[in-house]
Amino acid sequence: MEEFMQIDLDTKKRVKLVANTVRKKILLMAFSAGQSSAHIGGALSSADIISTLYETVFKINKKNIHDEEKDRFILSKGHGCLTYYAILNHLGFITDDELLTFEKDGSILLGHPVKNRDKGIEFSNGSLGMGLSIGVGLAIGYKRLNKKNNVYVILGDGECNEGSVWESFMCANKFNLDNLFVFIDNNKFQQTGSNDEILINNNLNDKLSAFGWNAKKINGHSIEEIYDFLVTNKNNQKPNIAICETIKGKGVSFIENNNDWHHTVLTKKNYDIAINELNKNEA
Ligand SMILES: Cc1ncc(C[n+]2csc(CCOP(=O)(O)OP(=O)(O)O)c2C)c(N)n1
Repeated sequence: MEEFMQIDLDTKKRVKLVANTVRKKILLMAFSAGQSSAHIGGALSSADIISTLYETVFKINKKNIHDEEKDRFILSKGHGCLTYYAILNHLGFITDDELLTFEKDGSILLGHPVKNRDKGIEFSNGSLGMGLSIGVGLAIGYKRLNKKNNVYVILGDGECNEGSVWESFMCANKFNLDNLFVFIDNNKFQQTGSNDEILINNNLNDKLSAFGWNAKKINGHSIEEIYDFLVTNKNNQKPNIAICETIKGKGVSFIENNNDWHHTVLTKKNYDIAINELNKNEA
């Protein structure tokens, strides 16, 4: 029997505000990177997923970051690291000064995350297709040790073109990994075009159900639906996956669904327009 839990209104409001702050920080880092370019579209599309996760069930802070009993998070689509750095800045792991060093010489904040547990970054990533296998390995380990830790992973939909992702999809059910929660940021685009142009990978819900997962298609910008996915106990020992319908560039009108913003330079003029738009959500 499934046990449903609804998010309370105050938490929902708080998470929405945090997601807006995360989006503003993404833009600040992209702007500070100057001519280095930054992955903007795919960072904005995961902002609601990451904010809901970190503000509700995945509670980390400077005191518990080295605690072996705590849950683990893996950003498999490592190029979307601006979202990751933004939430870690919001939580006090990464300082405001460090945020402004993104992609600069000597910075700890590279274009893909490099493990730095003191800063809340527990896994290096960037070569697409690797993060879910790390997540499956961790989840198996926790089961074998009879530990209660959960493992959370965010995958890109383009990333799901990688064969290694499907090897992990195949074995998660065999090991009864109900401690594994995966989000696919299904924004329908990848680096050089739309999924339809490059490699169609539709019906992920049906495919993953057939692979033995608790698969659910959700709105990846709905705080309620993301929360519901995280807390609904299915009691069936299967791994959990949310196929999150998202918009690449979500939150900034001229970036939304425009794949020119996959990896590019953010000028001062565009930065100002975008921040202005996001500020209106807080008025
Ligand atoms: C193994 C590997 N091949 C290629 C790349 C280059 N690359 C960076 S982002 C990207 C597109 C990924 O698409 P998706 O996962 O849908 O990300 P999003 O559109 O959400 O940014 C590619 C191919 C990479 N990082 N790793």
